[in-house]
Amino acid sequence: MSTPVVGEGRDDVADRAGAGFRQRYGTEPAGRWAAPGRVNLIGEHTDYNDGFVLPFALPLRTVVAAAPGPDGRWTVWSELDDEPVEFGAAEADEPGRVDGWAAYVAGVVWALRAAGLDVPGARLAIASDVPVGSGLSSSAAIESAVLAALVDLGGLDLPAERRPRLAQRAENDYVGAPTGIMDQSAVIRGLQGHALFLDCRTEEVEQIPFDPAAAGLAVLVVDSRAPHRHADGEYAARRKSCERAAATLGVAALRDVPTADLDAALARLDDDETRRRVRHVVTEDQRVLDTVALLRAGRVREIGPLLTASHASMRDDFEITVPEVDTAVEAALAAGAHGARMTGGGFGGCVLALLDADAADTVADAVAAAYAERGFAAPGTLTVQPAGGATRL
Ligand code: GAF
Repeated sequence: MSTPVVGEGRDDVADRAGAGFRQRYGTEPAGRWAAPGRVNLIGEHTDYNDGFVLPFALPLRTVVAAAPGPDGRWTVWSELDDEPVEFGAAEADEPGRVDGWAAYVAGVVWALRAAGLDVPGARLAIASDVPVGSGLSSSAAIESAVLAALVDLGGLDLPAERRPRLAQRAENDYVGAPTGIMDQSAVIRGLQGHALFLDCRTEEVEQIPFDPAAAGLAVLVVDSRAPHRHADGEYAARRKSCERAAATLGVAALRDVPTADLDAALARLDDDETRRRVRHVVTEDQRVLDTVALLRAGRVREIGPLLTASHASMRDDFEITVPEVDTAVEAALAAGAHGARMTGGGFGGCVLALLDADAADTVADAVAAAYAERGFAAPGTLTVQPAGGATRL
């Protein structure tokens, strides 16, 4: 098997958005705005615990072609669904009135209006190379591209550092998914050749150089193709359990439990499940800090064991993995990967593996063989490099 490198043919998606716009609205768009998907190198389920994450933007993008629209209304067409969706301020102002994929667009209009900004009516056409349902943040990509388009079309004053929180509000309060700040931050603030070290409490960021190719390495992303099983309910349950534990421990968030105090904190919790949830979050925060320290020192290969330890913690303590992702991690490690872990919210989605650049095909083949042996649907595989964040094209 030959493992494709993401980023080839990247103009196609921008062309598709432009062509879709012309075909649907019979005129030229005023511009095109792109936002990428993301993977998270390490730091899972730490964002809503006020902790640390280290994601990077992918060279897979969602592109929105847009122009001001008549009557202060919004019309959105997506290549995923031939029927355009139209809504006005009344629908945008009432979370839930617009549903399906268009809710991510209406949610952005809602969040901008809720922030007191005068959002211009617009026509939009959306094309995307970010697969939906693979855990690569297709929702943050659409939110962030639409946000960039509406901000520019309206000449709105919204600096880049305020945008992730606003896009997150669209998802939390309009769409109704209780997610953290990681995905929108990665998608908006990502920088080519870097991973984004984000303190989710202060929203301070540090761009950490991460160029696996320069170190003779590659990051292989494996789409587990596992159907998301109860992902929304389980995500919300994990979040609640962390919040309850923080309240019991008398801290604002689990980020406030220092690694050195972990055993004492665990001793104060009276059920084993909560203890394991807390242990995951506290140790995962520490693994992010350790990964950042290694990357700052240029010791890229040495982050492998931290990635693998993160996976074990998600599997055994946070219990968010499924057989397909565990199989992909085990097969990648057995075929020589330096480290591997599930990335994203869990219950399916993607696995990333750090490996020698010339081992990508061997590892991809090994994962595919392990899948075939267990009767799983064939996985998708891609090698990726950190790309830039949301931008006008
Ligand atoms: C999903 C969420 F959207 C993020 O906020 C984050 O919590 C992640 O799951 C788990 O790390 O992607």
